[in-house]
Amino acid sequence: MLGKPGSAEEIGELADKMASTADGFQKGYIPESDKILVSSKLLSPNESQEIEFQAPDQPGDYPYLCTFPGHWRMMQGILTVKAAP
Ligand SMILES: [Cu+2]
Repeated sequence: MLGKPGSAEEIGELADKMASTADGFQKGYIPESDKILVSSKLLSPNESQEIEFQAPDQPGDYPYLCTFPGHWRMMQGILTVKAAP
């Protein structure tokens, strides 16, 4: 999923808590948070999903991470939005 700037740790920790909830898997380990902008479905190895979205208007560093419990600390990156020149 893609989150608002600075939200990686908060969202990652919410996702980790879903490991011990009955419906975490059904929810694709996407926590309920208004800091999540875009998310994919839960994908198995070698599966893919194409997602189209409009980049945020506000310049900033938007974290993207895998919210499968425990993965986000390694499986994450940053989408940088820059102001138009
Ligand atoms: Cu993962």
